[in-house]
Amino acid sequence: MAKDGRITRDSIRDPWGARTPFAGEGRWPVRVDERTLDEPERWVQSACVLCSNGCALDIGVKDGRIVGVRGRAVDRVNRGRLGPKGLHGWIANHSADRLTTPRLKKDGRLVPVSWDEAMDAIVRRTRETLERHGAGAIGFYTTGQLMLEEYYTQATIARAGLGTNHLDGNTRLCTATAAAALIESFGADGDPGSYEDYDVCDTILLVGHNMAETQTVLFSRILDRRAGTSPPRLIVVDPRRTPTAREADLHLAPRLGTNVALLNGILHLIIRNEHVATDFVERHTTGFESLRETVAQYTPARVAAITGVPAELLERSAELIGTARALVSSCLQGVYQSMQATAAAVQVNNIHLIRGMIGRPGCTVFQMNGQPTAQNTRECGADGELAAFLNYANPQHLQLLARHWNVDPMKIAFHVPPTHVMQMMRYAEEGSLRLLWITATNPAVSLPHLDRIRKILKKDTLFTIVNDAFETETTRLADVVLPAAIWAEKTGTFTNADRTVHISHQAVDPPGEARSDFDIFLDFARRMDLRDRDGEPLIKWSTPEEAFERFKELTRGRPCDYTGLSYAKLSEGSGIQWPCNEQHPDGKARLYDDHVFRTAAEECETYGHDLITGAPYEAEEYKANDPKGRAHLKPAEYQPPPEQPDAKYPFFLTTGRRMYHFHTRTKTGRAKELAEAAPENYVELSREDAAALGVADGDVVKVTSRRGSVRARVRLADGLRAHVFMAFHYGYWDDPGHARAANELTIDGWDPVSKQPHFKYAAVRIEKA
Ligand SMILES: Nc1nc2c(c(=O)[nH]1)N[C@H]1C(S)=C(S)[C@@H](COP(=O)(O)OP(=O)(O)OC[C@H]3O[C@@H](n4cnc5c(=O)[nH]c(N)nc54)[C@H](O)[C@@H]3O)O[C@H]1N2
Ligand SMILES: Nc1nc2c(c(=O)[nH]1)N[C@H]1C(S)=C(S)[C@@H](COP(=O)(O)OP(=O)(O)OC[C@H]3O[C@@H](n4cnc5c(=O)[nH]c(N)nc54)[C@H](O)[C@@H]3O)O[C@H]1N2
Ligand code: SF4
Ligand SMILES: [Mo]
Repeated sequence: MAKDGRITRDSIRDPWGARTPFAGEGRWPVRVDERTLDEPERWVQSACVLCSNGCALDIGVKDGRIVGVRGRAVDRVNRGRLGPKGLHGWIANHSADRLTTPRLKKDGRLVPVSWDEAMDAIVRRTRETLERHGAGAIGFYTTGQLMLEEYYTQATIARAGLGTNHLDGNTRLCTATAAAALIESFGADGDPGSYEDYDVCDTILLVGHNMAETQTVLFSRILDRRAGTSPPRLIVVDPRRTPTAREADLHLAPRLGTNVALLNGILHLIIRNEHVATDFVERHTTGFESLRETVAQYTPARVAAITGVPAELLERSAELIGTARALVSSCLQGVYQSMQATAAAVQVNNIHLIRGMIGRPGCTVFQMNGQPTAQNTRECGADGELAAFLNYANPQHLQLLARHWNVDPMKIAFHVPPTHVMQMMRYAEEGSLRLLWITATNPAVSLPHLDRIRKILKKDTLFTIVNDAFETETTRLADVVLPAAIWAEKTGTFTNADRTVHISHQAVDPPGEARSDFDIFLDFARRMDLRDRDGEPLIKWSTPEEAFERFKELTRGRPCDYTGLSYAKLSEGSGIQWPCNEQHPDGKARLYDDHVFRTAAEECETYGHDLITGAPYEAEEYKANDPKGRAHLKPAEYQPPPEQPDAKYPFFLTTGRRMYHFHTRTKTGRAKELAEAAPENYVELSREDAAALGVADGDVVKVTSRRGSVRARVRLADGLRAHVFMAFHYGYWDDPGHARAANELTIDGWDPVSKQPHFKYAAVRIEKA
């Protein structure tokens, strides 16, 4: 470290930092975490992009390079704190192996070419594909890691420019269920609560959410509350004994894939114990009777038989939840990527609704986000949703969107939801999808059943374009690779899980010829000569700020109302929550504080789905029983996971994250401190199972499913018998030839409503290698 660098704490050894005990809304004390390698010449305002928490930070710059980061004390999200990834991940920006020139496949090899040559090749191929096969042969697979302005531009090009419905994000793997569950219950996407709800609640319920490792700074907030004068009680539902579970007062460890049974059991007990807010239920919800009937069958004994959670533990949890004065719950991937994802997430909404715990301080459910900008993918309509949370099945909404873009409504009317990524893969497999543009995601590691995905991406009939900052497992399979400028090298905005919008200013120049995705899309639109219905250029903006202004107009009066925000306002202060408009010039902390939900037929984002089959309800059906602002209580019967351990594959594998790495490690694997903290993958195995297999901690085992096999070292854990865990972070870019990615093993299935893949359970066999 240069002599003028500063590091305020060792976040590798102590990820959450020293306790700053507190209680009370907005009273979380400031603690500024900083790590610099040298004294910066200037600080540039930004926020962290290594998870959805959205911690505000300033980027320290010297001689045109990033020299460090410092948390922003003024920001309500983190009050100066940063976690291990936030403090160390930025170093990857200056990694010597950044992509710096476009590459084009010639004679089977990717070779460096000029931007003109690469873009010409893309435009030529796009035109040919349009002429021969139509817009339905073109797909875009984007991410939850670009900026709002980039998604909005991308969605405009794909939908209004080319006229394809095949536009999805890796948000499908991440928060599609968060969106779906919010829409099913409350009528529209957008988390109702605010992080300040953690400051005043008295009970916290985390379902399938390992917050201690995946949102370390938010977990510090909970730890600080628990160290203060009125500590909230903590209930954690996770099959594994995670660091989060170890902190809990009650840890419920259900078998994989049984969330709905467990949650129905809790709902059953809340009703049986007469802890229902009957007045709230009568005035602000619909569907209570059918919920009551459904959950009546989920007695503690039956739930124990299905989930393995002792009846007594379920009863104690239901008692805590039923007597809570102020409850904050969250769901994350242990719900969204597991069996009956949307159905389970909706049952957590139901807990809040029947207890009347929403829309007031300390009372909310977080259908949590994962990626830093997933909320924007959704708001901008770059995944399964339409921009500004408009309803694809509502002709008036389509009119509004068509007017906004000044295109023929027929161009954007598909009468079916936007194509989800696993369906796009299917189309590519069958040969009807012929051009796929992948931005800021690494599907050759992150999609399920990798052997199949690789075969699809390699197909001769599929032309793939990949924008990335590094060579990845996916760029290696591409026809064109475009070098992308990343965070800190471009300006834009993004929104975290509690609707806080941050601006991130460009701090340094991108390396070599790398360009922002924003500039790449603009260039593509210009070269394609995309026009609106009056023959004017479709894309009427040339800077991120202009794109932001344009998007803002579309959000007027919508749930995600950005009209009161501007680059100037975001730069003068710090993060601001949407909706932000004339009525709420400083943003609005809590949605639904009037208990009027976005469910009215003319307003809602979809007409809802059958939670079991995923069949969408028709407009006419919905209008006939217009809930007019009441929240929906939707029950669901438990269904067992379709793949379960058996004699041949006797173990149940789940996959997920570890503290020090982000996804496929393209950034964190290049940050020395993080890479050294977690250099390799392991399989977490219970002591009893390890003993039965005759393997010890550190032994290498082969893990095999019906779809593939990998090798990894054993790590002993206090988990459930016959349950094993692997992180999905470890692909092959830094370790070619070694079969190790967890997704070699995972299944192809997805949730019928949200279409989110089931990464969280697969039957496997384990042998000593
Ligand atoms: N360190 C780190 N932090 C991250 C990320 C990262 O890559 N690394 N990524 C970010 C992103 S994009 C996301 S989406 C979030 C994800 O954040 P989390 O959802 O917290 O992380 P996961 O490890 O995927 O899954 C959470 C837990 O689900 C449990 N689980 C598995 N199956 C079931 C089940 O059937 N029921 C229940 N109740 N639980 C189950 C697992 O044991 C696991 O501990 O993290 C964000 N933060
Ligand atoms: N088995 C299993 N699989 C999973 C999960 C799981 O829990 N288990 N979780 C799923 C979830 S929740 C998620 S979010 C996904 C994540 O999966 P991916 O999206 O595939 O993971 P990342 O490594 O974040 O990939 C992002 C890529 O974008 C690049 N990049 C970063 N910034 C920019 C930019 O500004 N522009 C461009 N063009 N490129 C950029 C990075 O270098 C990186 O290669 O994985 C999913 N897959
Ligand atoms: S909690 Fe998330 S947003 Fe905050 S510093 Fe850590 S990785 Fe970044
Ligand atoms: Mo995610």
